[in-house]
Amino acid sequence: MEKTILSGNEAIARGAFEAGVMVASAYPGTPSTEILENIVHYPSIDASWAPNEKVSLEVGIGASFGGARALVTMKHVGVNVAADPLFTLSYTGVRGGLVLVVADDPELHSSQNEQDSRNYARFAKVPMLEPSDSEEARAYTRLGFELSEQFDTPVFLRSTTRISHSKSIVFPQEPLSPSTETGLVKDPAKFVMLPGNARKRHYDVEARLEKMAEWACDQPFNRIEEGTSDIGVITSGISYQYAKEVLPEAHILKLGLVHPLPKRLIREFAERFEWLYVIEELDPIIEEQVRAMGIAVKGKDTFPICGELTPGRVAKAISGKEASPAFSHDEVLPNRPPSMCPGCPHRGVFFGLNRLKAFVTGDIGCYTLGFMPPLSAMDTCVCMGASIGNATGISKVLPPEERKRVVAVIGDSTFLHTGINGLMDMVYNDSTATVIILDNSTTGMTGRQDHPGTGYTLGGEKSYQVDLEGLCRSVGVKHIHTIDPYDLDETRDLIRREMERPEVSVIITRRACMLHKRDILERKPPLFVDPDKCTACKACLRLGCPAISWEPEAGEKGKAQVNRLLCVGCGVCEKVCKFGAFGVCDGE
Ligand SMILES: Cc1ncc(C[n+]2csc(CCOP(=O)(O)OP(=O)(O)O)c2C)c(N)n1
Repeated sequence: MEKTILSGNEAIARGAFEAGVMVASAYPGTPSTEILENIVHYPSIDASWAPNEKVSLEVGIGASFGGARALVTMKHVGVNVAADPLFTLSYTGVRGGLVLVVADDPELHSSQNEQDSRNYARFAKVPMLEPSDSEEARAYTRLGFELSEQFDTPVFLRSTTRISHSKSIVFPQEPLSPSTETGLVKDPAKFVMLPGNARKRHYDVEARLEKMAEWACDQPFNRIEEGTSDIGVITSGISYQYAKEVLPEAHILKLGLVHPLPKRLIREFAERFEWLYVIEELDPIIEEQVRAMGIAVKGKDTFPICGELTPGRVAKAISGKEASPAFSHDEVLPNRPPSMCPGCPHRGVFFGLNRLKAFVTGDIGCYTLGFMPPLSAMDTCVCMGASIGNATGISKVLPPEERKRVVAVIGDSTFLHTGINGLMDMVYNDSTATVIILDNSTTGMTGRQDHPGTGYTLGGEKSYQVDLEGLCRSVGVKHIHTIDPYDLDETRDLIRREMERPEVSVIITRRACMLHKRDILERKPPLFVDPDKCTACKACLRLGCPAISWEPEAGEKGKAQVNRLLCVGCGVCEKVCKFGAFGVCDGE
């Protein structure tokens, strides 16, 4: 077949298709999201968004137990959510092959922490493949299904942002046909993990890893690339590319399987060198295991443990000197902090929360930007779904007057991911905090994916739409209000009233994301500022809208200005201006 250029994520989707995968399930999360968005183009695969990563893994497990090959994908923190089924799946093993793709995010390009998923491979005793480019992403995904069935285990495929989002050459292969042997099989000793069965399976898990570690010493994915210097390097993943670039003469042991490690191969390789580096991003996973074998290496004493490696960082760590950049430029680039889009329906809510001096327990989504000045209206942000539990907890330790200030904010996708449990707890245990569900009808932050609250599937088909009001009512919330967040005054008044209420109440602010992919928006002409009416009070600037800027040279004290190309006509600024300085452009 023709070679092609694919991103790592596109290549993983291709590899899954080639492996005859029948079921793919995921919850979006950068940098893993595009895998499922690409898989949907292979009609032989039943691909779907799950409401969270635990459910997506459980769907994959079910498909595997039914005899099909299944792919499950998530970002690194998703594994925390899916960890419960994962650890027991390690014991049951599989029927159809199961590959769990986990995409790590060194440097936190779009994440709340930098955890290294290789720890999960060791912790859950699940083998892990780690590709170094798109072709390996394709080939290792395919291989992962073979290993999964050969060793009766789920298999991790670890990617990182650089692998997932960089493009390189891929050599697609003919796809296999999906299994024809799906169906129900009763095998409680394998699939029912009660103590009596699980105790025995634990022995199988340990034996499987030992067998794999020895077998992996002779496999082509763990290979030695001979060099000419007296330096040896053990590496894997994207770090392999940096090692090749910075130390082109070194001998390299490239590991494609990063758990379990091929100890015999490592020992044979290490014996040949006085000077041995382990170059790996984030945690010293390989390094510590190699040291435990009694082999001296240079690892995290030389290379940084935090952040991404780059060729420059690797070179500097080795030589102590700053490497010359691949390209340079003289211009000073303007600082562009992230901000909510013009017309974002979340803006007015945070404007109101700021004015009301609420203490806001936050969550993860576009709305996390509510913590940024000038809105400055978010005080905590821990993980998806945490806002509601955090509000309950903090309320418990506050005097009644202070308690009123506590408001939890959470997006619609995040509420259905893991927020609903917190709300259940809130009602059950008599909390008093106010919860705002910011319903923009999409999973905005990761690129506008559908979820059960949008009523559309991954494939774009209409489906059942969860009724958020009904859901809140069903867990016992008595006070539920729905409001349009563009209505600034009403939104603020409603929040103020509900904050006073000594009972749980939920406010659903409902308006579609400005970038919504289905055209459900009322787009309006842009606004302008009438310089004769602008008093330079700067109230509009407190909205933090990227379409509004300050023109210091205009008038005596300066004037506000609207960028017509950015403005989407939401009109929120018009409502903030007490002097009627904002008007709608004619003839648009
Ligand atoms: C466990 C976990 N899974 C996935 C993500 C990636 N992620 C961050 S926020 C978010 C959802 C955002 O959607 P929503 O709550 O509707 O808010 P919006 O961005 O639309 O305002 C996702 C999927 C994550 N941070 N953690």
